[in-house]
Amino acid sequence: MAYDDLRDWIKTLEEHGELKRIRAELSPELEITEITDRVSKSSGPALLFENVKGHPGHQVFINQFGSERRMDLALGVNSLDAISDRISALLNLKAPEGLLDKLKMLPQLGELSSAFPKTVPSKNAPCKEMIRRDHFDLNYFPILKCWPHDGGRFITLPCVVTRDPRSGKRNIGMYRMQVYDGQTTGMHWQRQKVAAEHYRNAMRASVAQNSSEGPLHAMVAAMAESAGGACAIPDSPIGGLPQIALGNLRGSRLEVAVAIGTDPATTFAAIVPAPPEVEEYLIAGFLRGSPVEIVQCETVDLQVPARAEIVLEGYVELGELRAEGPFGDHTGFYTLADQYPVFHLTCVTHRRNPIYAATIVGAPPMEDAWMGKAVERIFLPAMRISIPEIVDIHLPVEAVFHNLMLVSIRKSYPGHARKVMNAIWSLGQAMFTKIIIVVDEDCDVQNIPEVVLRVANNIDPERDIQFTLGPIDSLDHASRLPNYGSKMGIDATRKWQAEGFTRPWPDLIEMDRATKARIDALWPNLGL
Ligand SMILES: Cc1cc2nc3c(=O)[nH]c(=O)nc-3n(C[C@H](O)[C@H](O)[C@H](O)COP(=O)(O)O)c2cc1C
Ligand SMILES: [Mn+2]
Repeated sequence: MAYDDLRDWIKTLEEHGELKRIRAELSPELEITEITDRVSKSSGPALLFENVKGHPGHQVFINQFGSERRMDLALGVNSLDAISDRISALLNLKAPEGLLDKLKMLPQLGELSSAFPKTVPSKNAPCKEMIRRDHFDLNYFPILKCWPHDGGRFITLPCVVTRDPRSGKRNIGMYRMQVYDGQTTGMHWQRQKVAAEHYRNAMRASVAQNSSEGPLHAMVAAMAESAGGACAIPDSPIGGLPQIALGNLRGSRLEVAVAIGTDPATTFAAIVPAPPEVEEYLIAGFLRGSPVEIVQCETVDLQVPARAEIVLEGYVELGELRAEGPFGDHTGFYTLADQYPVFHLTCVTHRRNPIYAATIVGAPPMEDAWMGKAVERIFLPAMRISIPEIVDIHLPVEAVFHNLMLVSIRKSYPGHARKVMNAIWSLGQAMFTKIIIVVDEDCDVQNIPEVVLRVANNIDPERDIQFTLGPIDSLDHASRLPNYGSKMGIDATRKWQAEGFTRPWPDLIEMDRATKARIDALWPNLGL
């Protein structure tokens, strides 16, 4: 079942007793965070703040995904496994053999066709109820300052739309935006994310067009390759050179549109680590089981969800960077300031009385823990396409997403656990996984005590721990360099003779079934 838009979703949450309206006057600076943090930590409801200090008539909607039940509701399922099953069925499609097979495929083909977005005219797009080309000011919206040492106010739940200058494909990613002033924000797409690659592709295209100078060309290309979304590293080995080169790019732009407050499937699609070539509009349509309605922007050649509450249109100027942060992040620490592109607004459109949708991140568990859980469940079938021996995975919330992945596998050959680690480190955003623990299939990775027992008992640390180097999440504050550092894999599977283990391996202790059954029958009378 599909929600038309954010308002339809809010209505449903209210009907299910999953929404609380807060009428007390509260400041968008820190106070809304403190309340939301307490509510998140106690598995409380979604919140609609109706009386935001300094923003009469505006509402802040927060914690919409903050429980397993709401995440299920958001995606219209009873359990996230239902979505995994739908994806598995789709991925397992075999070429039909005969009419009956073809008929059986019809529902899945129907699912596929609902994935394609539907363009609507501006007059049918609620996000165009108010169109402000001039005299707009971001401070009109109740944007939150989340934590005491944050560098300012941040838009925390934006669906950022860009188009790849090479392929023409659109991407939606959720990248936070620091408000610098009424017309500009930061654009915190990390260098490994899809929009950062669009940005680099725009740079490459611009350099190819504008520069006939060999060395300059090479320099900018090297810079684009080496850096990325945030394209200059202060202590980069190419030192001051990029700054000279960047000057030549000024004037070239990558267009960007940002939708805030969309239907929940579309918001969720913006965080899904989909393959770069897959448009999130397709994912949202598939998840909703109904096409996303999109509309052409006013000042840029991009399309946005037509029923969004707020749309910001504009561009980033290639080569322009500015300090972004600090920001109290989902790691539980502040991420420090770093250089990121700047988003310039050219137009703001919004619904009448727009509802401002936001989230708060911080020490887990927060709302995003549940989004992460949904990603984990939904991506399992996709992971199994390339790594079919995976039985289950678990990313414990306390470890903050990709810092720790527990994986159970059907071990079939010597070194299999290490093969799986390497495969995970090469799989899209799973590249960020800092620690991977691999166990045998009979260990339930959702059961942390069981995993700890296996790891502590099954490893000879020097033999079973593997270190490797690779890309690291930009938010990691411990790696030796920003974005680059080490990872650890722990092979906690049973070791085989073929792996050089010649001692006998003991069985796990388990009671036999007959005894269990006898005691089960006696149990109610034992007074225990
Ligand atoms: C609340 C929230 C905030 C996020 N903020 C950022 C961010 O500021 N920068 C970033 O690169 N990724 C951020 N992410 C993660 C990305 O949304 C995620 O990696 C997504 O898959 C990126 O889309 P892409 O693969 O199309 O680039 C955030 C995720 C959530 C749930
Ligand atoms: Mn994407």
